[in-house]
Amino acid sequence: MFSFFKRFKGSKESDTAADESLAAQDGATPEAEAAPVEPVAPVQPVQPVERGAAAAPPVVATTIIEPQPEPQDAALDTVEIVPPPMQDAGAKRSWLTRLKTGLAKTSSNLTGIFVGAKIDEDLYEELETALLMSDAGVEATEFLLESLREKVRSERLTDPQQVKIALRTLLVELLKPLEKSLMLGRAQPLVMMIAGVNGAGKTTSIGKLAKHLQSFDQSVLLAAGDTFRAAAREQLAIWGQRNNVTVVAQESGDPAAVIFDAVGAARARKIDVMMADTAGRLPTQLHLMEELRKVKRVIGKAQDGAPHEVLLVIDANTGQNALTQVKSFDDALGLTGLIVTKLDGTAKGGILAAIARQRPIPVYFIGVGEKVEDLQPFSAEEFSDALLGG
Ligand SMILES: Nc1nc2c(ncn2[C@@H]2O[C@H](COP(=O)(O)OP(=O)(O)OP(=O)(O)O)[C@@H](O)[C@H]2O)c(=O)[nH]1
Ligand SMILES: [Mg+2]
Repeated sequence: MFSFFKRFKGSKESDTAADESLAAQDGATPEAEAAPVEPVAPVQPVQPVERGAAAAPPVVATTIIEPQPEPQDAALDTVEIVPPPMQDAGAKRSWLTRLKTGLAKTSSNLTGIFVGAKIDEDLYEELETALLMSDAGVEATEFLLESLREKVRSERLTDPQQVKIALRTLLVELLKPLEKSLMLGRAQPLVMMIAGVNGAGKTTSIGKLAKHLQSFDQSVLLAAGDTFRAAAREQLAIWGQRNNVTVVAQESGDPAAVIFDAVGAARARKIDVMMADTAGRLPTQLHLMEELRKVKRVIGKAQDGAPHEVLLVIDANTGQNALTQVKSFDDALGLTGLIVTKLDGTAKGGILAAIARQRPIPVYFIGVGEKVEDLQPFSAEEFSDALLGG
């Protein structure tokens, strides 16, 4: 099996402070107590320190805790989340069906154009309208149409069904760069920060991901960085309880401080993946965006090289606005990946083409519902088939 099961040896004296920090929050997160914790090695023997000749007994004892060397990341093996965590073929079929159902409107608009059609200007015009209506945006639409005209010419296509297949090929080529697997085991803990506008699906996606990661034998710790709403903490705590995962939370206060403590706790417990939830915010709320930047900086102070992933969760139903969100959050934070949710609703799907053309940030996962198995890795082929009725 995967060699990333390997645990670091070496003593953990420097970890006790982080564990104490976690213990101080236990009132807020009783489930943290219940979570399995690796036994912490005893601290080094107490060394009595003489307090000068004048000092009378009793001698005050001080515990000297030497900082331990950092674990060597190079010793870890990496592993990709491929093939998709879905093992059961039936469940996979049902997931694809949900994706197709979600994108049915766009798919019927696009595929309807090719039925009994002639390859002429009308066809291209209808395609242009359907692509624009699918949220693909002007740039991606023009790019696809120009490439299609070129392909029809160079390959001398005469059958509208061949043109449809050519469009599928172009769409797959456009979306392919967005396909990327989440690499695990690059660091311990691998720290992921999750951001997005209100209600995009951040907390739900974290809960689902926690479950998937566990199926890859990854230990997980969650940080409730949304310190503004009690309900937000509770929502994350419920996911934690359901998956037997520790949640680090505070009743109020600075999100950066909670997440800093959580990184410490994750290091102390030799957790594989730590995910930090954050409160929803609009990119136009400048002070809240600054707060996110601070969270990212502070994570870097808690662990060199962290956060390893900065993910933006976007609701596919927000149309072209989702592209604006991607650009703004990327400018502010430097995104490493996206999670696109709610493709089961009234989403039109073309937004991924717009992202691919204008801000190609990898789409790690797409969501087609509220259940754990509804979040799956993004595949350009599957998505193009769903859009073009393949
Ligand atoms: N249909 C559907 N619903 C989803 C999906 N992902 C999330 N949801 C729902 O969207 C709603 C909002 O999800 P949350 O996870 O609370 O969103 P959030 O981004 O954490 O929200 P805030 O913390 O308020 O900013 C919940 O009712 C979820 O169940 C999805 O892929 N499909
Ligand atoms: Mg939330």
